[in-house]
Amino acid sequence: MRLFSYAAAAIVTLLSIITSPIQAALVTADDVAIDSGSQYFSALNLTNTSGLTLGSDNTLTADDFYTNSFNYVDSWVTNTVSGGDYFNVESSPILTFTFDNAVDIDQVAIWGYVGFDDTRGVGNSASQGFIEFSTDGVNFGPAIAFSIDPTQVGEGATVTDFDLQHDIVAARVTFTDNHANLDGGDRVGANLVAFNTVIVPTPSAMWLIMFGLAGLVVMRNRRKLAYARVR
Ligand SMILES: [Ca+2]
Ligand SMILES: [Ca+2]
Repeated sequence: MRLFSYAAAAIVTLLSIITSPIQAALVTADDVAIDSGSQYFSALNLTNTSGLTLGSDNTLTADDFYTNSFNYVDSWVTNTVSGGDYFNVESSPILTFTFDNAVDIDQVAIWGYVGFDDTRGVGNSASQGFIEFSTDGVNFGPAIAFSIDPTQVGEGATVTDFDLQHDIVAARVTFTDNHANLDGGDRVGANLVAFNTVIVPTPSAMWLIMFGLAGLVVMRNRRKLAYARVR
């Protein structure tokens, strides 16, 4: 009866490991470089959660909203162009985000650029773009398009899903449009770019756990047998 319960516990544990949801978390890059464009407000603000309200979990999630993204500590924004739409004058801003340790990514979450209690600048918020991933920091994979919406005050991130990208050390983001049809539009900006990293348990790790549990069951059973013989 005891052996059965140990075996059952081991099987339940193993099943819970196999069926447990993959671990995922929204993270920001460790650094960012400007390949094309400018920074009136620093591009590094795209890698901090400054300007966002993280909610009761106090953890970065896609539904966290920005309380203030219209200033130099919370957001990135380019220099202005004289009159009209930034994209009529300048080429698309390109930013490369880098990770100190390679990550597996299946989602990008981007918060726009607009002031709280102040819709000025909504036209300056980036609205369209694409992202490319690299495993060596030199060669990049195919472009994955995204759009940044809604543009209104106090909203969460726009999330774009894609096939899991393995061993990523760099993500290159090209912004191809802003909301210039709304007020403003002579700059391009955003508050935060975050990436959903995924950790999938490897089969080898699961085999190790399974053998370990099986060994534990055998040892417990032998001890019980030895104890029974002594008596
Ligand atoms: Ca949160
Ligand atoms: Ca920020």
